[in-house]
Amino acid sequence: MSNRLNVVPNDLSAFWMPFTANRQFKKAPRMFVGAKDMHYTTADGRQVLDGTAGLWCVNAGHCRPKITEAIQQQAAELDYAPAFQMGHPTAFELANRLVDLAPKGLNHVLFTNSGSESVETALKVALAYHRAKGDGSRFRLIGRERGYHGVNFGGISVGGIVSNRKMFGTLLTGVDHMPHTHNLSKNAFTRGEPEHGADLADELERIVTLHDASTIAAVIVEPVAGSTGVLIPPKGYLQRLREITRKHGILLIFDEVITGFGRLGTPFAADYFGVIPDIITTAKGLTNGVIPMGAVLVTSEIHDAFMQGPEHMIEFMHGYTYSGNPMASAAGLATLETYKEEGLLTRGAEMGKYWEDALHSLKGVQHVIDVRNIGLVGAVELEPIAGQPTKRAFSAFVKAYEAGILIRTTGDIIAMSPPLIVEKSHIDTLIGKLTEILRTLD
Ligand code: PXG
Ligand code: PLP
Repeated sequence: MSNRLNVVPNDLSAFWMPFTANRQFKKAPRMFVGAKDMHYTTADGRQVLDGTAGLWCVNAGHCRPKITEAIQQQAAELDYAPAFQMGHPTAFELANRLVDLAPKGLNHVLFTNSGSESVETALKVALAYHRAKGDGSRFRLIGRERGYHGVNFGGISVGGIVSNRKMFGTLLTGVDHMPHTHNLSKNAFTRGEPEHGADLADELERIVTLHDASTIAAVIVEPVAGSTGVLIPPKGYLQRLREITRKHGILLIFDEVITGFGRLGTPFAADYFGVIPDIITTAKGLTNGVIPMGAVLVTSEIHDAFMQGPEHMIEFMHGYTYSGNPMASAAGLATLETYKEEGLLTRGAEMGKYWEDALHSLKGVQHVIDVRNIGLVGAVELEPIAGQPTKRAFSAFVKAYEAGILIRTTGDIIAMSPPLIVEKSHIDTLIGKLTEILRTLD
């Protein structure tokens, strides 16, 4: 095994890398060859502190023994079982454990292989649910500006990132968007939920008035928008969305691909905000990022609406070859056990204050125009270089990697979300190095 660690191919051209500046990367590759707990090992043998839990997914830290062993054992015991019309016990067990963990009422689980697939699945469940109830005129889906719901066609349609949409022609029709809630002029340097902006939820009422509630199937939002730079909902905003959707018979979908599994210091963001949606999409932290897997949690009301007609008939025409894949299910179960044994799903609440204080020490450092945080998530927004958006943050990212810390940048925003096993000393290192880097940036 270890002899693989130092073997780095010298031809990088074949792999067209995802969401990567390919030409820049291939000129100066940043290659990880190993990882343990809070650190990666680079191809040149350096340790890099993981400030982002991979891509927001390695919540229990890297190469955790229980998860590794569960995968090894499952691979040797039952490698694959057909997902359609056949079953295997591990997937059922994982679904039960997820329901135990989920907010009350979300009692059924559909498995997928990624966050993007969870989103497609959730949107299709929402549309089909209304039809199953004889309410097929509800065809519209409402998303939000600056929302990220993965990269498949449904997800980019309800998503609100122009650069992810504009190249791809006609997206889903019947989609509308609410405004985002990010407002630096009113909420800069807020700790936790901002004071201003709950009234933006009333924009949903405007959309309902425009189209009529009888045409709207679902509203999908990230409780905290992650990818577009950690946009934290204003106090009362999500509660208001819940009231409006409930009043109009519209399903509320929380996309918890990032916020699920302890990121905010509660199992789900729904718990943090005390707002229970009709559908929750998850992925990432479900298997600690180790094996691709997603899950969509739905209420009994939704599930039961499908359970009609002749019993030999398939109730929902949807699913993936790898839905509930044995190894992913085993990884999921071992991940949930690790979270439970180590109290990781609530650790963000214990560490949150230290994290918050450390982050907000960046106020006043050059270029920093906002710092915001919730649970174990934080963002530092930088003043863009005039005429060269994203350049300043990207150079912070490269310098951070060279200095031994992994951060994420989106636009001119630095986002951080360490594994939930993070200790105070790691936070000190991460923020200490970041401070030095920001001080040296052009
Ligand atoms: N919904 C949300 C809310 C997400 O954050 C997806 C769906 C799609 O998941 P998949 O597994 O298909 O990638 C995501 C994914 C980043 C970053 O750096 C964020 C994501 C993925 C990769 C990078 O912000 N979010
Ligand atoms: N494309 C082809 C030709 C297929 O046969 C299948 C599945 O059988 C798919 C796509 C979908 O693959 P998956 O179920 O892994 O999403």
